[in-house]
Amino acid sequence: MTTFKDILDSIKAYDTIIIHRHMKPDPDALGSQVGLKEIIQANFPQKTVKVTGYDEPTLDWLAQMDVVADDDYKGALVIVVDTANRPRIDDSRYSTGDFLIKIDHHPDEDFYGDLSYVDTTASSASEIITDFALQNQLELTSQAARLLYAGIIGDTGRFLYPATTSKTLIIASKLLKYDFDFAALARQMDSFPYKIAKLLAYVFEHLDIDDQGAARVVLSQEVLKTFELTDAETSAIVSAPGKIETVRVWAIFVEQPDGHYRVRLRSKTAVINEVAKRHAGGGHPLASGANSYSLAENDQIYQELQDLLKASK
Ligand SMILES: [Mn+2]
Repeated sequence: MTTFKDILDSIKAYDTIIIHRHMKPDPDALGSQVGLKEIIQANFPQKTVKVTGYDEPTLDWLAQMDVVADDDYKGALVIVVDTANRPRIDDSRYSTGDFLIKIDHHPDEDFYGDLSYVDTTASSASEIITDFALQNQLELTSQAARLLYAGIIGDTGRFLYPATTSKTLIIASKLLKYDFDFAALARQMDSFPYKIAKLLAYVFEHLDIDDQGAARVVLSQEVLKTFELTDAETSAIVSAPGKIETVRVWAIFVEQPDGHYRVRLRSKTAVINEVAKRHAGGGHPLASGANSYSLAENDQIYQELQDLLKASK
């Protein structure tokens, strides 16, 4: 079992550390990635610490990536945060360093790394990184605290989801002692562009809800074009169907440019990640992602959600 001390020892042993996270980053991916960079940089100023991956335009206000050369990986420590499966790691050069560490909170279905620290009881990777810093008595900067707090409130829906624990709140309360405007951060994360408001109206208008509480909506490429949205921007509306009292599980099918569908699955209580696994996906019990390659498969996924509710009744 890898400990925080093992991770710290590895960090101490390397001059260059490159931190990766998953593709299509959310606040937890960016918060844990760049928060860890800030912590290492503050405590070991002589080390070179870089973060890499695609710069997600909707989150560039939170954090930005560095330019990392292929040569930087020579003799480097690579740390991957918030990423359960190797194919989802942003920037495939993660395997070209000298030593690899995985730090994650998703179910550990793809064992990778020379060291692996996976805690599925943690709300977020940002909670783990904060815990790592506090337990090792590392200095936290206000900027690190802001990033890690953003990650925690991102993955817990501001402490709404069941992944929130007593420990999550203790760790969040420690982050709040640092000097950053948490109310402005929460407000920014809870607001959206006007075009998203229009998309919300579309989703509520077109949601198909059965009498068990299984709901679905399809966002075609045409709809995305009409609202001038990218796939990443649609993440802002994923939780919306759950606001409806009668909805218990829901699927949002987002058509991709290649014609296949990225499926966002959510549930209030029924466990849905087995459905995701059967359709080229996976994730958490109540929040998963899958992929569908036809309209028939879309129907099949919806049918499986309906069957799940019938079985759990
Ligand atoms: Mn996460």
